[in-house]
Amino acid sequence: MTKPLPKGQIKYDIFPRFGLSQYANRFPSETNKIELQLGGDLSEEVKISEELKQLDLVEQVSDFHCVTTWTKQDCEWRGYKFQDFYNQLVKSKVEENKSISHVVLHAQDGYKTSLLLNDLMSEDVMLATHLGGEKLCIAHGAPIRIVAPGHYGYKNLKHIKRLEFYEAKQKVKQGYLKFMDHPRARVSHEERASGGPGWFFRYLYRPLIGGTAKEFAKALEKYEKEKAE
Ligand SMILES: Nc1nc2c(c(=O)[nH]1)N[C@H]1C(S)=C(S)[C@@H](COP(=O)(O)O)O[C@H]1N2
Ligand SMILES: [Mo]
Repeated sequence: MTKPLPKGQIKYDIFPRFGLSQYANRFPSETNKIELQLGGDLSEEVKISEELKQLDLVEQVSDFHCVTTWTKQDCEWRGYKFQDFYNQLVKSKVEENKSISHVVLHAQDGYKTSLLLNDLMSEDVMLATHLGGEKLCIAHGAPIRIVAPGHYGYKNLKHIKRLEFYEAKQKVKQGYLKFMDHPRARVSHEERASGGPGWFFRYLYRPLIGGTAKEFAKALEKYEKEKAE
C-alpha cells in the first residue's frame, strides 16, 4: 500500500536524475564492476567487491524524497542491507577500542555526504544495485548506491566509491552552501537544512525542481550520445 506523503512533499510521477547543478555533467567511470574502498578508523584500508556476494540479497519497496519537495513513491530496490554489510564486512576491521559513530561517503562523480552510523543501521537502509528489476542505470547510481528512505535524497549517495568510518564527527564540505546540509536530514522531522525551519526551505527549493531535472536529463543525454560515437 502506498504511504501518505510526508510534510511538504509532492508526488512526482517520474523519477528524475537529480542533484546539485555542479554534478549534472559528472559521471561515474565504472558502472559495472562494484568495488568499494573502506577507510577511516579501520586497522587497514580495505577493498571490497566479491565479498558483497556473501550477503543476503534483499528487496524493498520504499519512497524516495528529495529535499526540494518531489517524492517518487514505491521504488522497487534490490541489493544488500547496510546492517548486514557493516556487521559482516566492516565491524571486524574497526581499530581496537574505537566505537564508530560517523560515516563519510564518497562517490565516483566527486559527490560526498555524511551520515550517522546509527541512521545507516536502520532496517530500511540499503546498498542498492537494482531498481525496478533492472541493474541500476547511470541516472540512478550505477553500479551501487545508498538508499535511505528516512533521509532526504541528498544523503542517498549514488555511484559509491568509498566509505569512511570514524569515531568522531567529521567536517564534510559537500560543495554547496553550509546551511543546505543537515547532519541527519530526516524526512519525518523535516530536517531539510540547518539554517532555519524545514517548511521555509520548501518554498525556497520547490521552484528549482523543473530546471534542475531538465539540466540533469540533458547532461546525461549528451554524455550517452558522446559515448556512443
Ligand atoms: N553521487 C551522487 N549522489 C547523489 C547526488 C549526486 O549528484 N551525485 N545527488 C543527490 C540528490 S540531491 C538527490 S535528490 C538524489 C537523486 O537521486 P536520483 O538521481 O536517482 O533521482 O541523489 C543524491 N545522491
Ligand atoms: Mo535532492
